[in-house]
Amino acid sequence: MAIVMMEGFDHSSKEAKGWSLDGDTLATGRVNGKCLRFTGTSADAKYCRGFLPTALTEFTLGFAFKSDRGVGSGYGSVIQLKTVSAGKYDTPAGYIYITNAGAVGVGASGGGGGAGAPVVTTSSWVYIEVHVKVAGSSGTVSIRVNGGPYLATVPCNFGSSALQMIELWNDTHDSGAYAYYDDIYATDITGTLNGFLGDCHVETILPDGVGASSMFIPLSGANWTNVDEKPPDDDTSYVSSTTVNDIDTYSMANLTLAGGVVLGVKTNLYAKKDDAGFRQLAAVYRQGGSNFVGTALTLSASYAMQSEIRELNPATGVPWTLAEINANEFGAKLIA
Ligand SMILES: [Ca+2]
Ligand SMILES: [Ca+2]
Ligand SMILES: [Ca+2]
Repeated sequence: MAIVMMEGFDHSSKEAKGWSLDGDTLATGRVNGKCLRFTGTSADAKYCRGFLPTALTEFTLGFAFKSDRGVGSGYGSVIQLKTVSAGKYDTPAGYIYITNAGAVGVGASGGGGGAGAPVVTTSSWVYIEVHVKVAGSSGTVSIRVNGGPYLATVPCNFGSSALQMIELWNDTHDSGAYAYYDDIYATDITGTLNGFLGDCHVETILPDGVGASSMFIPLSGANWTNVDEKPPDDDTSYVSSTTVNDIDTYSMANLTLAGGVVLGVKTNLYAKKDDAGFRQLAAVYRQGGSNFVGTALTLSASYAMQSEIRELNPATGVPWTLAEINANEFGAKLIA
C-alpha cells in the first residue's frame, strides 16, 4: 500500500463512503464533478469526519480547499488530525489552519509547526499537502502548496499516538462562509507512491453501457442501468446473484481529463447481502478481453461502499494510462 485514501466527493453520499458529517452538502467540484461544501454557523464549527484505513505515525495528506470567507476576516482550523476514537471537541493532535493573512500552517497539541507566506485568496481553490511524522518531540511537519515547496520540514509535536481521523473543519463560526474540500489523497511511507504526490485530481466514472458479462439478475431492464446512479439508490434498482463466480462487467464513461498521469484507480462497489450466511464480492477489471479479479470484500447486511485502490493496472503490471481506463470495463464477481 502507498496511496491509502482518495476522495473526489463526486458521486456518492458521504455517509456511504465513510464520511460522517455535520450539516454539509455537495457543490460544484474543483475540476469537474462535485466537492464537499459546508458552512460555519454563528454558534459552532461544522465538520465532516473521515478515517485513514489504519492508524499511521507518518503520512501525507493532500486536499483542495476553498473558502467564501474573505481573507483577513479570520479562518482558523481547516483540518484536524486525531486518533481514531477522539471526540468532536477533543483537542486534536495536530491541525492545519489558515491565518487571517491567508497563510497555510500546521500546529500541534505539543507545540511546534509553523506557517508559510500568505497564499490563500478568497473563493479560489488552493491545493495543500501536509507531511506528518508523529514521534513526540522528534515529530516533524512539512507543507507543499499548489504542487510546490511551501514550508520546509520543521519540528512539530503531534504526541506519540498514531493518527487515523481526519476532520474537515469550518472554523469560521460564520453561517455565511462556506468551506469547500475536494480531491483528497493520503499516502503512507510504503511502496512507490509515498510522500507528496503533488496537486492531484480525483475523477469518478460510472457505468454507461452493457458490458461483456451480464450474469447478475437485474431488478429490471439492462444490468448496467441498475448500477449507474449517483448517489446509489439502494433497493430502488440493483443487480443480484446467489451464484458464486457470477460476473457482471459494464462499459464505463470515459474520463473528462484528456491528459495527465494516473496514480491510482479506486473501485467502489456499493453492495449488501440480504440473507444469512457469508458473502464476498470482488471488483473486476476487464481489459483486452480478460477479467482481472480484485480482493475479496466481505458484505454486511447493510449497504456499504466496498473499495480497493490499485496503483498498477492488473493487466500490465505497470501504472494505468488514461486510454486503458477509458477502454476498461469494470464490474463485480461474487466470490462467496
Ligand atoms: Ca470532486
Ligand atoms: Ca441502483
Ligand atoms: Ca469507457
